[in-house]
Amino acid sequence: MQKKNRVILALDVTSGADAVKIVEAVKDHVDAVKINWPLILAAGPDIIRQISRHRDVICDMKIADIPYINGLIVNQAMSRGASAVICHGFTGEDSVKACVDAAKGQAFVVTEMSHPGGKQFTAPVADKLAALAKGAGARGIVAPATRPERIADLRKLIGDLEIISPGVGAQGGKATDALRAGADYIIVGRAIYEAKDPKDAARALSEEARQSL
Ligand code: O7M
Repeated sequence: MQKKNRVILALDVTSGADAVKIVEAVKDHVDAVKINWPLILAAGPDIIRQISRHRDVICDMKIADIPYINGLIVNQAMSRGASAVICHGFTGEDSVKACVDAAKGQAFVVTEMSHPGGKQFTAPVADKLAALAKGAGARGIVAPATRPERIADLRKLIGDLEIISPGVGAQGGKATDALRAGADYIIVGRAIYEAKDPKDAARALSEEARQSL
């Protein structure tokens, strides 16, 4: 994925036609499109291929199973044109490694989650999850824009692995804070696809990102 706009669109809409329309409108202002279960279930897995014609697709199925099943899931996503996948780390090193291997290194591991409940179970083990991601050869981690100080902490642990950071906009996080704390990309959903003009919203975020660096 190019590192130009520093914005990843979280395309959590539930219509394939709307999804493609939004991607066509915003594609010059985002570096990748992250898709999650709502869109995959609504539109079917071929939506991965359709969107990949416009932008790199990160398949965010937050994979969390035994290694064998993780490998099968990642193979299904990659064979449809995904550029990267997202998995959980609490399943352990072998399960994460299965994702990393099947994705040829293009896997991101969730650490501390961005919502209030993320403090309950993920925050106390986030440092360990980040270290696990690094040890398993992942491309990067997912860390919360809602707690930029945690992005800074995790950055120190993972060196030059990438950080992609959700929680900007609807969840209250700020693009500038997340990027200055060490995120490589912000992940933004509702603040773009629910905006009156998604293209303008994406452009404004990518401009803010550029100015924050
Ligand atoms: O900008 P939003 O709040 O509309 O959407 C946020 C997106 O980021 C949505 O797709 C979530 O699944 C995702 N996300 C979080 O909001 N918090 C997390 O801790 C982790 C993710 C995520 O992307 O995990 C890979």
